[in-house]
Amino acid sequence: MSLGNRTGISRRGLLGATAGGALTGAIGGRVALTGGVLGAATLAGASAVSASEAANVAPGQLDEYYGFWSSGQTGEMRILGIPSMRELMRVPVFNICSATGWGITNESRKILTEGLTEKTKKYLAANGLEFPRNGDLHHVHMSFTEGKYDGRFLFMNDKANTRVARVRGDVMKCDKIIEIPNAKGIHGLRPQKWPRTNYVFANGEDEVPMVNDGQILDDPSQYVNFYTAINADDMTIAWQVMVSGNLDNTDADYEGKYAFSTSYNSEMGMNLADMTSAEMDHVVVYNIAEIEKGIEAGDYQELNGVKVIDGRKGSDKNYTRYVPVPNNPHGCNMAPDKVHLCIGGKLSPTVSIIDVRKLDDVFYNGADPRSAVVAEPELGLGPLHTCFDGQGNAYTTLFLDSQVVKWNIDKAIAGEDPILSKTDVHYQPGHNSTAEGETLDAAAKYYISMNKFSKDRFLNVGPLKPENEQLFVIEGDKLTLVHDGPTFAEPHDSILVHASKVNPVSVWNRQDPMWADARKQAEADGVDLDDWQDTVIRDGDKVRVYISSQAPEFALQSFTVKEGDEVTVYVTNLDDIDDLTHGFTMGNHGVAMEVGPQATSSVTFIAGQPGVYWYYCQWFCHALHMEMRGRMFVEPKAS
Ligand code: K7E
Ligand code: CUA
Ligand code: CA
Repeated sequence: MSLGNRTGISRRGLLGATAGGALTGAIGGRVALTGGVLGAATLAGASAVSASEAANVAPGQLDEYYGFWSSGQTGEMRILGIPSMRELMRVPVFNICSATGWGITNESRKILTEGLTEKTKKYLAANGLEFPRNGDLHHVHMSFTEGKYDGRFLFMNDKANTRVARVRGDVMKCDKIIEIPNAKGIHGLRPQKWPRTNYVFANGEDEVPMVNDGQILDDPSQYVNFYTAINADDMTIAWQVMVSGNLDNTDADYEGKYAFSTSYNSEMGMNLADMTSAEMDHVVVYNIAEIEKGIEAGDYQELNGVKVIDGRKGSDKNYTRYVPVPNNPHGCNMAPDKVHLCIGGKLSPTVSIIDVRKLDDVFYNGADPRSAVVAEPELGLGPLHTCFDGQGNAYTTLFLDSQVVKWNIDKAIAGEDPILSKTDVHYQPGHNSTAEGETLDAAAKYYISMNKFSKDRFLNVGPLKPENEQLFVIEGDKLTLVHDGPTFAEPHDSILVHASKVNPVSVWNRQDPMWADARKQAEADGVDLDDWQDTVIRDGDKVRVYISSQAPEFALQSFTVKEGDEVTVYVTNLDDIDDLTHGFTMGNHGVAMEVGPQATSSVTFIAGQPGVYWYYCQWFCHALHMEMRGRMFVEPKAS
């Protein structure tokens, strides 16, 4: 989210094309005041107590919902318990993790490298890098079956390096990362909801020259943007659509017919002034069946190995339509009523409601695309994202007003005042979420406000402050604040999934594909990975060390290598008990990894200067955990 506290931008935007909107915003402000007073009364009253009781999860009790959290520029996915807001786990994805060895183990390095484009691999190799060191993970979404979460996978984007990743729901580990060719800056990401998640849709936010080879800079007419459909089951690229304007957020309908993207830069501007110059931008509507037919019929060009359909404005095909909406829209959220798509106005104080049933006429009967917009209620300043409660109500974050507005979709369409309540949040909310609010199981229970600024809410920790995430309990039109939770950089988005739909295992399956390569190598070396192993195999200047572990011991007390040898250590955890994780850290070699119960992990490194190096178990596993260690002896290179 780029619209910061820099009031200069927002004021200019508001005083410019949307001056009328700013006025309306002032009226919205009055409504807000009332909401604030009501809110205070609620807090003082008895129902606040019941709300916090409703959200209280006593020590030892389990949460009702899982929260899957993005972590922005930290690059990981986080798992929270809702309503306790306890952080349960961090799942490394686009980052490097010292605790789990993500980015250090051979298994994770393969996942981090195999999906990169040749161009990127070349760049990285020339700079002594194996994979991008950072990530910017904005959006986490679960796979769907018939409009509901199915627990199979979670998908997420990396805006910084144009990647999309998948996390397995059974073990909560990332198993695939792919870089998206052609596009730049994957931002919005959503799974197909119906009939199931066959595709994951991903928006390229940044425009690039159609052939981006260092020849074109200042000719925006040659810049394009790409919408990508990824095959969710094998994480390959199904197709791309070349579009006009840029792409910000995306969502899909509940029929499997259409997908949508907001575009704040229909101007194809290359700077802020140009990107905000037009009165209207647009929502791109993708016609999935027509695109599939077009691909089938060969109506595409192949660009860097991807089939690319031309869906730019002015195309006479039925691949896309462009629905005008006010300047610089942001959020793109499909309501669980299966009918209404809500577009956050950002610079406009409105949310544009698109009735997806009207899109057939837009595609096939020449109806004006704007006719699909059935209402545009004015809700307050800086509307960004909208979530739903399954009862016809929507909750929209108001970034500039630091509020959430609860409103009714049908009332807005009927031309009545749709605003049911406004509640202060602290401060400047971006995304929000309700319990399964982007699914057919949406519930009016909990409301998460993901606030970009915490300011004075916590003890001061220096110039860099945490963000603040707030949990509200929804009771009728009242939202009662029950929890403030500081978070480190910088979750954008979250989903709440009922605990009954998430069923990860506690112990790995020995046959898991995660260490298939290790298993293959062990077989070639005549080692049984499932048995007690203390085998050292020398293969030229490569040494393979197989060590099994069982609390509180490594099978191998010591092994000897030569300075400069390429050493691969395979550690198998033969304990099959819940929560008995071992680790392997090799002193002074930058090597550390987690080895879960019944898992095998491997790591490769170059043996350092001659001497004795201790390796140790780095996950506390036993009363004698400290003693769980052994020595690597590095002999001088024979001269
Ligand atoms: Cu609004 Cu990247 Cu979803 Cu952040 S985006 S807020
Ligand atoms: Cu094994 Cu600590
Ligand atoms: Ca614009």
